[in-house]
Amino acid sequence: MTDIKGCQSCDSITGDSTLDLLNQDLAKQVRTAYDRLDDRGMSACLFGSGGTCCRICNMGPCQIIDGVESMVGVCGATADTVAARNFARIVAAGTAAHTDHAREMVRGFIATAKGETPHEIKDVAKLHKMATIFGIEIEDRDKNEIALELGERALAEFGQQEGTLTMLKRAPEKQQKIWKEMGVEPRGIDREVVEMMHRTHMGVDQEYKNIMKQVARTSLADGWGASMLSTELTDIMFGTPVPKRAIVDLGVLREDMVNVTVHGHEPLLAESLCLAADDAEIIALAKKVGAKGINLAGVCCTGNEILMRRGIPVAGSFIQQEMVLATGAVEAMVVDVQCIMQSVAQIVKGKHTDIITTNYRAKMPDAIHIQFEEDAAYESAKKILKHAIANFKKRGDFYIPKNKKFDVVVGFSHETINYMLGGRFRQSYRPLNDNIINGRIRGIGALVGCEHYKYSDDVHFKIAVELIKNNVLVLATGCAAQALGRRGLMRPEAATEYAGDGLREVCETVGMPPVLHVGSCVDNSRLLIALTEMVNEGGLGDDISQIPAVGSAPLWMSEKAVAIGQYFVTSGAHVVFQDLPVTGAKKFSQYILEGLKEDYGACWGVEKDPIKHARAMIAAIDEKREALGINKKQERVLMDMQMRRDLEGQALPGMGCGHGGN
Ligand code: NFS
Repeated sequence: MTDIKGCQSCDSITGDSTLDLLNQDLAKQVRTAYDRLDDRGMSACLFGSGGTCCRICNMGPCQIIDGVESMVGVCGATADTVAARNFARIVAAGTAAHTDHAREMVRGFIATAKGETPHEIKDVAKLHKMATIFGIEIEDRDKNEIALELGERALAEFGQQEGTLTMLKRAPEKQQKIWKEMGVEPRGIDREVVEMMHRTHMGVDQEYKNIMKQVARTSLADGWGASMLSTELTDIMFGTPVPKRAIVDLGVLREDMVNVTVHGHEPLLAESLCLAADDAEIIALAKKVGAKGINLAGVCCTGNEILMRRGIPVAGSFIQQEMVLATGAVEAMVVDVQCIMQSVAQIVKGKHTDIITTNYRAKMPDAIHIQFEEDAAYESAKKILKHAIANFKKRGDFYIPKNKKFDVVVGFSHETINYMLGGRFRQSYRPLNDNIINGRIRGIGALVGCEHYKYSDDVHFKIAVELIKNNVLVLATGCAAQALGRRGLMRPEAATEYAGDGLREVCETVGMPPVLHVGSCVDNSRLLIALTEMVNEGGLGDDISQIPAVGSAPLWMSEKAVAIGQYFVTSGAHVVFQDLPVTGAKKFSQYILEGLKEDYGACWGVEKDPIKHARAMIAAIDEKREALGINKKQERVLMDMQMRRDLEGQALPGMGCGHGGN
């Protein structure tokens, strides 16, 4: 049971609301991942953490010690082969997760185009843009007709066997040339995952550099294939995010409403619940049991999806999913796929809360299953909400933290960044590039990925503050973004409080926070496009590897994060993680921590200490600035009236002018 004094890991929990909740007797009775981590009382297996435990065939498991002849695998596999195979399978699994998510979104998109869902084609400009990329005729055609053709073309790319993926054409030309020369252009999305699994089967690919070629190809099938298709088609269907204010905090649960938290990843379910929550019948039913209505709140990446597009509050990130339930105030936690801990159904035992699984691919013991039917999405959503309403009167003791709820500005799609820095009338990345060239902004740091129970979630905050203090503009996604929102870095005034002079000047003038929420984990594909736009704008080199930009998933937990890191690296962006399971294999780890740079212009880095981690990112940015010849110490350029007027014309409506937060 979580006892704040007794739990060694609890000093890693930040956020006033979480600590407030954990101090309540109610929450102390709940057994969380922190307790399980403490109870395990054993350190991680060195072979597993170093990547050299081989479980690929039944002659083992073989634990390999690099350089010790008697400690290769029974089949003779060396540490480098085993670590490369294990790493490859992580990337394949992460890509598979994004792929299966993306496929569902594309299927939902097709159903929407056919008029079979309660949704509609919302962003017609983006529909036309995507259709043009796919070579689809748009003149004089109905939006649903175009969407249907686009959806079918997109769906075909999953099972495609030859050729390359259409979205690859969006990358800078030099990047495409590098991929062609390396022979890593993905042929079809599913094909690359299957080939990766085959090549890492016992006795197939046993040369770590060759394995890494297929890893590169698989990662591109994720970033420029599955994830990008998912993001773009989801935007067309539910709207491309624009900046809006919202709240990220456990305290968003409501005493007087039926609390329904939506946890998982595929926004089709969450969007349908949003529509159904406003249904007159549902509101009447909620009132009948004494509630004012339905309070929807997000958890994990589903939370990010509806936060970005609708401004619906986020109750908690990955690390907080159990704490959301520990409040005793949730009538139902509705889940679909990915990052849902099996413990959630155990935590609610004896409470009025139901865990409702909704996807045939993801069931769990002691949960209730209500299948979400895409072709009857609205009815399915209503059925789920009716179930939650029925629980309201059974609510027993509960505690909703009343601390300050962090107000965030979210919704920074790559289109918004374009608009925000380029202005209403001349949307472009020119001002961003210019500010990087003149040194006001040193570079871009992407903080993405998960949270981790073994490490303090202060890590995200410390890294981000160090970055913005050094004038690095931070773009954040996934649970990392939620962690930064909880710590107040997504308010415009965070620029005044934490940023270095140059970044502060730009943020204050435009009215934006120094840390921008770019979306969920599949939305990391937005970062690929943002980087491409910066290349195309000119002045910062001719491929992504020359841009002063660096990625980091400082607290990665999921295989998806490694797939994302790898597609950044394959696309030319240096990436730093807290650790990687490669340390047991000398040549292989040297290859991914250095050698990949020769092939793709970028490689991986690892650093646990948050400040050193941030400095490693800054060093990578400075290296690019040096190579571009823009790393001269800039005298602080004070903005004259004209410069200020130019930028002020670009301030976002409703975002104030640098001091609009509260
Ligand atoms: Ni990303 Fe989203 Fe969070 Fe990690 Fe899980 S929710 S897809 S994997 S834990 S950031």
